[in-house]
Order: sequence, then structure tokens, then C-alpha cells
Amino acid sequence: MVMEKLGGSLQDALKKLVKSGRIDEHTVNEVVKDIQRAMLQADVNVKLVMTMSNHIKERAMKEDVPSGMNPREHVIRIVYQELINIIGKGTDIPLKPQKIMMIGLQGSGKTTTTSKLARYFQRKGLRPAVICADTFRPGAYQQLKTLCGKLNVTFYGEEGNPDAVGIVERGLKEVEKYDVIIIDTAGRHSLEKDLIEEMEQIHAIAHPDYKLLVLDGAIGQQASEQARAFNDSIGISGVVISKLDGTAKGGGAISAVSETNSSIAFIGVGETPEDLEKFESDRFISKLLGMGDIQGLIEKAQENLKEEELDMEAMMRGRFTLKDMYKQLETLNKMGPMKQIMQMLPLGGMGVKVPEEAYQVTGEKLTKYRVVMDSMTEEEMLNPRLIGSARIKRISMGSGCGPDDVRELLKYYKTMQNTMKGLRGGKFNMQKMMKKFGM
Ligand SMILES: Nc1nc2c(ncn2[C@@H]2O[C@H](COP(=O)(O)OP(=O)(O)OP(=O)(O)O)[C@@H](O)[C@H]2O)c(=O)[nH]1
Ligand SMILES: [Mg+2]
Repeated sequence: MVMEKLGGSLQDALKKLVKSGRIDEHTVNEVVKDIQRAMLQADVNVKLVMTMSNHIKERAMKEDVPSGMNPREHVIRIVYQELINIIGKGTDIPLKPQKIMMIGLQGSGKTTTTSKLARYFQRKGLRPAVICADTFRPGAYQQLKTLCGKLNVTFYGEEGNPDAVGIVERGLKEVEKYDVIIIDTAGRHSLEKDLIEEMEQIHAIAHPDYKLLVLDGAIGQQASEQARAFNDSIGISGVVISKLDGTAKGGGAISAVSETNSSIAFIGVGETPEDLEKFESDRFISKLLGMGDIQGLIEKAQENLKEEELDMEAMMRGRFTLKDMYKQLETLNKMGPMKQIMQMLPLGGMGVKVPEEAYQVTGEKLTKYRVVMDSMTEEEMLNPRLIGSARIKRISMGSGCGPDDVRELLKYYKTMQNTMKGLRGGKFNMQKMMKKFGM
């Protein structure tokens, strides 16, 4: 996972909150302290961390708990919102004809990201072309040419010619018929004057619609200074944070984004051209906080269920009967693989362990369970505790399934029932939670 360490510590902080008996000033202070430590360890700028924690404390104590929400959920929601505030909404790079200029220090990931972007637009049905304006590093031309060749992306470059500005001028004419033109530029060790000058000249000639600053996710506090210098010279329209797949802490880059008032467009999560993710802050933060990809779940549910409603309340009700379970399973089964769905629910991060068996319900098993249940009486469905060995025998004979199948179903029911209890014990209302996050 991206930024695993920060995510882990933030999740621990929230788990503590979920488990604590009372939400008072002391509890909030404790949780805020944990969050502070987590953010600082991830290299987030001290000032930002302080501002954020003051906001959380103030809002948690002063704002009324919205109706229908318990104090825990109220605090979690504030943490979530304040994190989004720091990280910002993402920049949306539209899917239309445009010119994009890549900028950044040496080794930050510009060239790799150039090829990833070309691939991104190609997949969306736009025709990309790439211009190599890096005349500084030997091998830059070959690197980009090879990457483009593999993707079947049109490439323009002039090997051996040191005149980057001229190359861009000629390249733009050469590929003007393409939809998205991406210009890869040279990086330097640090912000040398000649790098800035060359960048400004290319900028003046190319008139790019977007200028994407690539920041290495592993970079620390110096990220802000860099971002500011690039911003002052040609302006940044979006940031790509690269290498977030590794052990990168990410906080330095995030601080830079916040301080320069820019925003993240994409994140790089690997070395191949496919390893680029469009940045969406709510998804990002949900994942970081272990709340699961709630939005994704909702979208999926809407796609697959259309008019049908996912009856979360049945899962949370005090009496969870076999009938409830069956209805639930049928609904979930329509949504796709069980495990995928369960993982998107905010269970894991909230201290509820979902047993592995809960995931293993395939369509085939569901059919079997249906046959078994068809031989049960209404009374048995509503009160499964009645089903002893004599009844198991009868159900088995009536359904034509083996007694082991009946037992398996009952065992599965028990597992699910316990999971539901765990959810209630955790004082967590999934449906309310979803509503709160704008769904
Ligand atoms: N794991 C991982 N590696 C990446 C990612 N992005 C880039 N890299 C690696 O980082 C190294 C540098 O990437 P480049 O794209 O060449 O960086 P650059 O900014 O073009 O470098 P210069 O042209 O020298 O300024 C390469 O080895 C890439 O494979 C990423 O998202 N994840
Ligand atoms: Mg490069």
C-alpha cells in the first residue's frame, strides 16, 4: 500500500479512539498527539502538523455532534476532513487535446512519468506524442525513445543536439496533429540558474496547458523549496508524486503541495508505464485511514444493483437471522467477489476482524445454501438455534444435500453472526458512516 507507515499509525490512532469508553477532551488530546507523531514521522512539515492538530482539537470540542452521529464518528470525520484539507483536492487533468510540460529535479521521475502519462491518455483513446527536451543527461534520448517504442507512442527527439529550445520548437511542428503532446525536460542536481532559464525558454515557446512538477515521494523538507522555485518561475499547474510504491514517507512532497497551494494530479506507484494513479483525495485518505474504498463500494453497488438497495441495516440489526443472511449474501453476490466487497467496507481499519471464511462464499455455495434453506421451516429460518441433529437429518433428506452441507451452512451463519456482533460492539454504524462521508 501507498504510505503504509503513515497509514498504519493513523489507523492505530483511530482504533484507539473507537475503543475508548468516553470521548472527552483527554481522549481527543491523546488521539491528536498520536496523529501528530504519525505525521511528523512521515516528514510532514511541523507547521502544517500543528495547524492541523489545533483545528482537530478545536472542532472536536466546539462543534456540535451532528444528529445521527455519535461522538466517535464526529471526531473521525473531522480527522478525515482535516487530512483532506492538508492534502487538497486533486488537480483534474482533462481528457482532451493539450500540451503538458514535465518539470522537476534530477531523478525525480519525469521521464518515467512522461511514458506513464502517454500510456494513460492512450488508454483513454487520445493519441499522445512525446518530445524529448532533455539534452543534459547522456542517455536521456535513448531512455525515452525506448519507453515510447514499447508503447507504440510517437516520439520526437534530436540525439546529440544540445539546443533543447530548438528541439521543442521543431518537435511541436512535427507532432502538431497529435492530441496530447508531452514534453520531457532535463533535471539538474539542484535548482541551478541554467535549469530555471532553460525551463522558462521552453515554457515561452511551448505554451503548455499544464506544467506538472514531479516530486520524489521520498523527498523530505527540501521539497517545499523546490516547489516554490518552480512555481515562482513558470507556475505549477499540478504535482505528480512519484515512487509512492516503496517505503517513501510522502510527507515532504505533501507539505510542498500544501505550501505552494498547488495540488496533486497523479501518483506514481511503480516503474512500469501502467503504474500511475489519478489522484483523488477522498479515496486516498479513506485508504490511508483504512476506511476502505467507500466511494468505490458505492459506485460498484450503484452500477450492479441499480434500483435495488443494499440493506446494510439488516446486517447491523440485533436479530441477525438466517433469512437476513441469505438476503445479504444474494445482494452481495450480485456485486462481485465477496472478498473484494468486504475489503472495501471499513471493517478492517475499525478493529473488527473479518474471518477468512466470510469471504469464501462463491456463487456455487450460494446455490447449495439456497437448496438447504428451501427445506427449512420459516420458524427455523428465523430462529436457527432450534436446528439440532434431528432437524439437520430432516433438512438434509428434504434437500438432497448431505448433513455436512447443512452443518457448513450453520457454521457459516454463526461466523457471520459473530462478525455482526463485532460490528455492533465496535459501536460502528456502517450506513451512517457512509452517509457521513457524503454518500
Ligand atoms: N518504484 C518506482 N520507481 C520509479 C517511479 N517513478 C520513477 N521511478 C524510477 O526512478 C528512477 C528515475 O526516474 P526517471 O524517470 O529517469 O527520472 P527523471 O526525473 O527523468 O531523471 P532525470 O532525467 O535524470 O532528471 C528510475 O529508475 C525509475 O524507474 C515510481 O513511481 N516507482
Ligand atoms: Mg529524465
